[in-house]
Amino acid sequence: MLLSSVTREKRLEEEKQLDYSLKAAKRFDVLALAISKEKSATRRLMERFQDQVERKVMNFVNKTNQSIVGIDKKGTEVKETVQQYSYNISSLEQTLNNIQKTVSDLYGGFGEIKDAISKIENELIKLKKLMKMSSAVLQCQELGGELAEADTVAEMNYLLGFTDSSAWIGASNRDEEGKFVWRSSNMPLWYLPWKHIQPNNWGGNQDCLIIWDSNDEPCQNSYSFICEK
Ligand SMILES: [Ca+2]
Ligand SMILES: [Ca+2]
Repeated sequence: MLLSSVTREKRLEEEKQLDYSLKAAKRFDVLALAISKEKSATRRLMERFQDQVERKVMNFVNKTNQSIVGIDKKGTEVKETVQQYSYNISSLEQTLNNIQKTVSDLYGGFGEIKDAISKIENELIKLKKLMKMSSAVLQCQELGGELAEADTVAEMNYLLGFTDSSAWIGASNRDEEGKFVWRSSNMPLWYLPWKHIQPNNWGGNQDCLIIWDSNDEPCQNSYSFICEK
C-alpha cells in the first residue's frame, strides 16, 4: 500500500512534470509564433522604411537634378546675356571708332580748307578799278602777283565768296573755245558753279572769265579784278 502510494505519488509527480513541460512547450510555441510575427512585422516596417528612404533619396536626387538643370539654364542665359553685352560693347566700340575716324577726317578736311582759305585770304587783293582783262593782268603783275586762280574747290568757293560784284580772275578759253584754262598753269578749270545758261560765248566773242555771276565775257569789257600775291 505504501509502495503503491509512493508509486502513484511519483506518477502523479511525473504527470505533473509532463503537464508542466507540455504547457511550457505550448508557451514556447506561442512565444515562437509571436516572435515570428514580430519578425514579419519588423521586416515589413523595415521594407516600408527602406521604401520611404529610397523615395526621399529619389525625390532629393530629382530635385537636385532639376536644380542643376535650372542652374545650367540660368548659366546659359547669363552666358548669352554676357555675349550679347560683349557684342553690343564691340558694336559700340566700332561705332565710336567710326565716329572718331569721321571726326578725325572732318578735322583733316577742315584743316585743308582752313589752310587753303588762309593761303587765299593772305594773298588776295580785290581791285575795284574797272579794267579790261589784259590791263588787269598787268596791274596784278605790277603789284607782284597775278590774276587770282583757284587750284582747289575750296579755293574756288573762297574766291566766289570773296567778291560782291563781278570781277576778272585768271582763266580764259582764248586758245580753245569751250575749254577754260588757268593762265599760269594752263590747267583746265574743272569746277565752277556757272550762272544759268553760261558759259555761252555770246556773239562768238566771250573768252574771259568773271566770277560772282560766273559768266564768260568779252575780254575787252571792263570789270574789277582779283589779284593773288
Ligand atoms: Ca569763248
Ligand atoms: Ca557769257
